[in-house]
Amino acid sequence: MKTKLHSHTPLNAASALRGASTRGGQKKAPVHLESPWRQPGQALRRDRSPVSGGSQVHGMLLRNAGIEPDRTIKSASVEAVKLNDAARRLYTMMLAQAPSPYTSLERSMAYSMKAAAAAVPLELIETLRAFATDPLAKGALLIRGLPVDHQLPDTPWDGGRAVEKTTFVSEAVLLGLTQFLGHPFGFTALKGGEIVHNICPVRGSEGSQSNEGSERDFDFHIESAFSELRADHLALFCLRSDHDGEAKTTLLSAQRAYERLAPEVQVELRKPHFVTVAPESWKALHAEGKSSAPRPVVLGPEGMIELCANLQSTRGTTPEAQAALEALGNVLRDPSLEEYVRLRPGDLLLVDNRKALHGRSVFKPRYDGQDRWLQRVYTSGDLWEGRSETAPSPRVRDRY
Ligand SMILES: O=C(O)CCC(=O)C(=O)O
Ligand SMILES: [Fe+2]
Repeated sequence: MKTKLHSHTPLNAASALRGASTRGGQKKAPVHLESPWRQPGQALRRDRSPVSGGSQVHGMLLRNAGIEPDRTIKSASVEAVKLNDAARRLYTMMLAQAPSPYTSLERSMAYSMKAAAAAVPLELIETLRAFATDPLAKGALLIRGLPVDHQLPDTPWDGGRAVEKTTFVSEAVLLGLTQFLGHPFGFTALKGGEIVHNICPVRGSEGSQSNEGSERDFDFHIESAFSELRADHLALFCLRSDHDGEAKTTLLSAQRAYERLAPEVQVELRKPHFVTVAPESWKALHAEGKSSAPRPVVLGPEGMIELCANLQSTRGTTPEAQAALEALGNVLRDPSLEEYVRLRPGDLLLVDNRKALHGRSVFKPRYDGQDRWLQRVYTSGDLWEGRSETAPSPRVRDRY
């Protein structure tokens, strides 16, 4: 079916920005074109950032330009920025008429990308690009203060699509900003092949080690660790928090965890002695016990470590491998290393699925339609590897 674009939607960046910059008689922010943290030939330095690094003057430029660091997040694995009110208003205006991704995904993706490119501050785009491309950028990027739909229907009770949702602001934020990281995609065997997943507590699944659970900590994992076709990045966008503001999305960078392991454990985790089975959220594949080939948990050069594990579904194939995995679990669950974000509406958490593991704490759902509601998108740098003649679309993988 074809989607009609509303002709009055302000997708002309220049005119929309002119409108915004003259509001309230404010002076136009100076345009900042040089990368603020990288000098030609400069050696790689850990955790460079166009936002948290740099001078005070540069910080002022960023505030004028629409984003600033969020210093309330005390996590070494997460870079946090927030949009200021003017930037949020502009982006909100751009997305008011966003078309449905459920009617035409490609039209919605094109619209969302164009709206994001036109509306969000230049420095946010720079921050997103650095996050996507710089091996030393942090493992997660939190962007706060993004637009959410003015009116939301009830939180889906089954983790499926909210059919009563008639505006598509949250989907447009997700699909627009994730396209600065890669190509959004899904899997036929996960959430019915949807590209935008709804993450909500599901009655009867309270104890599940999956995104449907609530009464047990959802243990540290990378997304789809069993699959060679897993996402490079995942994006979690908060539409509603839990009632008590209790739920924590936990995070730890692979590099930080690795540095705390004994050298012999590091060596053991690099051996191809680990298998991972499909976790609970992949219902049919989990039931049939689909599993990865034996492979290492730790990959990559020293200083740029990648981890591939799910503490609930990865097993060592030798006693030494199993002991090393348990040592890794002890580091990840060490309370002194705990890092987390309590997601609020308008928060977009982007996680590099190679550089950071994540999980979730317990919380109490009420099943009253107002429960915690996140939407999630996976991205891949390249859709080619997932190609298949039988897949329903190039964005939906039917191989794992
Ligand atoms: O609910 C959360 O905060 C995280 C859930 C999760 O791990 C996921 O959706 O991949
Ligand atoms: Fe997850």
